[in-house]
Amino acid sequence: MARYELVKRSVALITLTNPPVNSLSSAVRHGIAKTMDRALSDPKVTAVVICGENGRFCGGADIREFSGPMRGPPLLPLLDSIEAGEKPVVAAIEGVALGGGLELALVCHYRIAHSKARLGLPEVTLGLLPAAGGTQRLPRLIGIPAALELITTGRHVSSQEALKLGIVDQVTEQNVCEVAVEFALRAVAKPLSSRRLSALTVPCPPDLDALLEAVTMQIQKKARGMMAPLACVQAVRAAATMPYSQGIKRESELMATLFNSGQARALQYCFFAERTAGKWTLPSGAQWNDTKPREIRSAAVIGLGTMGRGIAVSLARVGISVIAVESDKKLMETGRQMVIGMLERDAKRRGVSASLNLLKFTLSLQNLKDVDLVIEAVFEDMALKKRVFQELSKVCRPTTLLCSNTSGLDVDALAGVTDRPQLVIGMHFFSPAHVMKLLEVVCGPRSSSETIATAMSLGKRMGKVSVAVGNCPGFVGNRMLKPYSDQATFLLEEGATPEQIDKVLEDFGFAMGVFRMSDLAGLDVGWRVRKESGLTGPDVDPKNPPRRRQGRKYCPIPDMVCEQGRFGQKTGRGWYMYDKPGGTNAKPDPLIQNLLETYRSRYGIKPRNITDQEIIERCLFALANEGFRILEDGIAARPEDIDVIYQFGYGFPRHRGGPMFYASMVGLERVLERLEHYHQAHPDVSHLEPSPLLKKLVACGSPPIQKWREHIKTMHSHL
Ligand code: 3H9
Repeated sequence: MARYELVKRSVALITLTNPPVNSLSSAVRHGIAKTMDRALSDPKVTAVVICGENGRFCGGADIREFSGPMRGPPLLPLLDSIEAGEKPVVAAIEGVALGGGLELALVCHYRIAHSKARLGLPEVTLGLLPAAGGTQRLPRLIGIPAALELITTGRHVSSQEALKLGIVDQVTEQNVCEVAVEFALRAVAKPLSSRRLSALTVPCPPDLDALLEAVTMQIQKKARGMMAPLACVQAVRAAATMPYSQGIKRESELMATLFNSGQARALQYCFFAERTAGKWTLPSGAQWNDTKPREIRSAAVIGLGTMGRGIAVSLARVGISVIAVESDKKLMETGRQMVIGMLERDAKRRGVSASLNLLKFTLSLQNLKDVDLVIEAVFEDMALKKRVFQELSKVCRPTTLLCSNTSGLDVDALAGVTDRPQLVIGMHFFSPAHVMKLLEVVCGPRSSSETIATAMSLGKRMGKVSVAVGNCPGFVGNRMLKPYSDQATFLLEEGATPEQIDKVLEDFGFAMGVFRMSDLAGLDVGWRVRKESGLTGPDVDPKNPPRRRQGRKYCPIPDMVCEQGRFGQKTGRGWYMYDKPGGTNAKPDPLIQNLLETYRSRYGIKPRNITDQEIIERCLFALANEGFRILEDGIAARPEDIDVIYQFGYGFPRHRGGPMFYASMVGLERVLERLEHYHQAHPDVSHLEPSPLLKKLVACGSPPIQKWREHIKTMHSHL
């Protein structure tokens, strides 16, 4: 786990060997302790170099070990002893030095980094803080403001930035180990006292309190409800105001509080869930690691609306040539200007040149003969999409993949109108598509494993978190959204206000409450869908009771809001009022209050006081309940996939893990009991009826979320 070699007759080269990222597992810590002892006690050795195998220095503590009992030598005393040693130690940093990996480098007396290396203290993203001395040593090395920024955000820096900040002593493009060995030989004669960071005094800014206050306020605004960034501020305050020995004690106390928190568990779950999500398996046995994706060099995007423009940018910026198709010259020109502008701004931000030469614009599908893949992003209308797919089937060569950016329509029905159903798949991007990281890859029953592999790999290439899901109305994300937003509107009927519900959800940690989110997305979209499905509008039988549709409870308030021309932010009015059309400053609107009061008195509903707890339970347990149904229907393979979709596509707070993880933390028994309670009170709301899978899990003793799969396996899979 740590290899020992003597090089140049006097330098001990210690190589961490724990692939893939050389994390500091108990075996690696043992290895470091043993090899360091050997180096320090061998009189032939005058200096030590520490590096990592396979081009990676170290990815930090082994996160998998956090869920079990602590074994092996603790990291902090081990690191302190390296720093205290009397022989110079040089860190040779290649690939990554993250978390405990950077803390290890900070106790080395010198640090040499390869030009492509990345360094950082990302513990905060796992709900923790750098508790192996990182919060105390980094401020001593680079000063309070810079250390505070890196520790509270977890941002990775390039080796060039690390050099500017003073984190590393040298950056090289050569073999970093060889450079470090030469460096170590030169360091032998030099005194070490000034190289021991724990012995340095912290350069403390005169306005320390104001600085810490400003950062705290920024965190409270941005990282709503998260404990770890605030604990990081307290640890850095300790570095600024206490001697090292006391500061380190404070660091450990703060870590102990965080370590046992639900937030740390949730964030560590998210870390692994995100990595699990790309690993799809089909009932046929084909899976992510045995199916080769096709190489995509050219693509077409059909429709240059908001989604099409974002998709075209996402493709072009990773070097794929794009033919963008519009139906009308004016729309094409507008689209062209917008795509070019977006691509130029994106390139400027990333400090690269915009790949405008990869873009072509056309009015004719005939120009798509030779592309490798097409992404259709026309209006959400099945008849229109079918026409496009029929046409594509005639025009494109037989091997071209045909993808639809539908947000919920039947992908198999689209496949059915083509001559190549096995090459048809859904690629559901989220708006704005060049910014949002989520991609739902919707596998129809006839999509081939190669098609799935290609869409997943293309998503990865575009920097997306891609999740393979099955084909059903709304897929995973939008299907679950319905019970969640239905509960919110039912609560309006019963006495709540949009701002009350949004506040509760935002305090829970959502980026936006359900009503503010609908205003942003545009209320007319859902209204049109409801009209098309006969839930509202002239097709509804006038004899139909007003608050029931298609045999279920129905709340017409969203339709009434739209009937007043209130389509959300874009019209300056929606569930809220805004300063102007397109404004973002949402204010409660007395007209909505009036509308709700009139509605309630018309239907004889006596408004009642609704508690925050009821809002959370009704909205979030209904959301998770639909998640359980999605799992039993085989539309998502694992709860992790659902949670990743909700974090990256719907603003679910990451420190709560996602709707399924949240349900597991609340306790499945409690979720079941509350759903039963609410379903009894609202027997006509089927979304509140506990799903069979939830009942089954509770009957099996509520296993931890990682074990749910064993109970789902027996059910049908659409993937
Ligand atoms: C810490 O250090 C606490 C200390 O301050 C104090 C202690 C007292 N542990 O991401 P990838 C796995 S907290 C265990 O796909 P990439 C990962 O799950 C730690 N496993 O590769 C995956 O497994 P699988 C602070 C880890 O090239 C495989 O490695 N450190 C760890 O895209 C490949 O990962 C961090 O927060 C780990 N530390 O990215 C760094 N890291 O193949 C966390 C990775 O089974 N890691 N794995 O799915 C990362 O950010 C990225 O993995 C890294 C590589 C940038 C290193």
